[in-house]
Amino acid sequence: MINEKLAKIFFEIGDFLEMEGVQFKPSAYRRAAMVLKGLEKDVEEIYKSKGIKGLENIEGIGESIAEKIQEYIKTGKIKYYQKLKKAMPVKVEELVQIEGVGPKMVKTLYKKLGIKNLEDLEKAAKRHKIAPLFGFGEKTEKKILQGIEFLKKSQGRFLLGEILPYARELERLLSSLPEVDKVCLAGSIRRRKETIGDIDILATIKSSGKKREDLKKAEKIMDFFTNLPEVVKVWDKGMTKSSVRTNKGFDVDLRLLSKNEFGSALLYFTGSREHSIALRKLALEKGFKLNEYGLFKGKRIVARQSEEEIYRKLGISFIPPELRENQGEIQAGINSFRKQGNGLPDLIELRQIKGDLHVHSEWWKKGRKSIEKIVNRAREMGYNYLGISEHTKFLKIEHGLDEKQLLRQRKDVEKINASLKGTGFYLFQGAETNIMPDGSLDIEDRVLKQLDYVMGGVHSNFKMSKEKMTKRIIKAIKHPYLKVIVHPTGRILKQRKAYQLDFLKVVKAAKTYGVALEINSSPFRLDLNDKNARIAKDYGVKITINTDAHQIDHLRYMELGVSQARRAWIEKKDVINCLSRRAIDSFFKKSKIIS
Ligand code: DGT
Ligand code: CA
Ligand code: CA
Repeated sequence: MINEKLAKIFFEIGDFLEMEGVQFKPSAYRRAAMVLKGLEKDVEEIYKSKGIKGLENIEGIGESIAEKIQEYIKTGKIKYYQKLKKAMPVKVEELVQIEGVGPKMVKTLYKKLGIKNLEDLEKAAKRHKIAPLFGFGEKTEKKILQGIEFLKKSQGRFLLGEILPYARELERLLSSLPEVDKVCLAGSIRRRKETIGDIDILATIKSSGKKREDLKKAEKIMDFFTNLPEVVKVWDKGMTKSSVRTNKGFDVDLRLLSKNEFGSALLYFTGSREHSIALRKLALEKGFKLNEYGLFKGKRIVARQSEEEIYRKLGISFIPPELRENQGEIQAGINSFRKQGNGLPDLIELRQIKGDLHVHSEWWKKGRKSIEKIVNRAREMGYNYLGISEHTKFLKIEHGLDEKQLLRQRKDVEKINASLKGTGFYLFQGAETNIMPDGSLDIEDRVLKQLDYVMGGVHSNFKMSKEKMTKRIIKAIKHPYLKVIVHPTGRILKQRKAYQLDFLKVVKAAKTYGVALEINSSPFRLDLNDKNARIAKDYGVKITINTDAHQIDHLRYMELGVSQARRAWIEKKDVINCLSRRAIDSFFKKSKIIS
């Protein structure tokens, strides 16, 4: 897949052009980069089957960018990009990751201080060379140093959403080998953590029962693995374990096992470490010994072929991998096994989601057709409904709609629903309004009242005090028509911390006023995160899991949100977009008693 590589180049071109003060073009390149990142198909395949016209037909990719993609596919480079890079030899993509540092600032930093990369920047900030340049005094410097600190902490970890498709591809490739029997992801990726350190894969050999033949097979599998085209370094190659670095920057560990020990190895290598330690302790208390080779009583093997069996012998119901963080799941598993109260949750599943309520279209530019396209995809995905929810007027860069436009869109939504009659599918019209610094929404009530539902999110002034931000959001929660707070903490993974917030207060207000909190499934957000979502659930707050799709292919991110919901012990009954269309409509319509 060259999509990622091209996206990176286009982001950089956007930054270079912005440095030079070029108008409009930077956003065209960034948009193309976003589109490529979100694309399910490989652009190289699109180009091979449909030529340059096929590229131009992709939403958000115009003629000149299509030509550059073609150039890259044909020659492996883009001259225009190389020229820009030569003129400004800085690691712009590295520097702009820091919050508060933009391309223009990068240019000044380079011209005045010769800063080319993060290391230079950190040094300069520590020596107080930056403050005099921008006239903001020490505040800017402090912020830059904090930003660098934050980045360092998250470096070396990769987003679940970026790594999962690749891990599955590897799983598929390995499964297709004739020497391989079973393949299973383990480690944090099996537990679906929001970020992943490395990919762990376990596989079993199709054994013939003869040791020499099995060794040959193991060798073949490991040869295949360490010679994959994307492998750039082999850390370690053996018959039972190999470890490689891929050109995407992350490592993959592959472990080969015999069928007999598969369960105990899977349990061990799925972790988390904390879960394993607690299990081992419990095993000891019951007179067993548990390790990666099996569950033992003295020297006798009690269980090892499957995780289920090991849990059962320990008197625990099977614990889904997403829960294995030693956060009460072992006791819950014991309770379930004994059929007592406070057992394991009946975790939500992707197929239980009946519709996506946070979806953006290009209605502002392309009208009804752009919504119809999304509706078609949603129907293919098996949804019963969809909520279109555009940005609103304060958010100009996202083409936020004003009152008039929302009412015009309403007419289009009605038309689409008329054409959907008898299909069992329904289109809701919502909106993703902006929660202004004072807690008001940026659309008049008389219009909000006419929408099917109103959502609100913070898109500006992130730097308020904890007290003010909490007040701001609670005011929105009390708004008579608002029903959902989207991406409630505002964090961007590896980029921006959550804003300061008294989350518990927000949760309590949401409960009081019947407002749902979102688990935003965008791979860059996953907000609420697992911990906060569990708190919300524990307080009886309703959850909605949505993709925040800005292009059709993003609808597939739903599974990422669902996996975080599972990590938060969330069940179908907690989630409003598992409700039937009628039931969710009454959730939307329920009026608040405002005190
Ligand atoms: P990551 O890769 O940092 O996102 O997190 P994990 O959980 O995948 O950790 P990793 O890759 O270091 O190890 C994979 C699993 O192997 C881990 O979840 C549990 C198990 N494991 C590794 N080292 C230890 C250990 O020292 N003690 C125990 N109990 N388990 C371990
Ligand atoms: Ca791992
Ligand atoms: Ca590992």
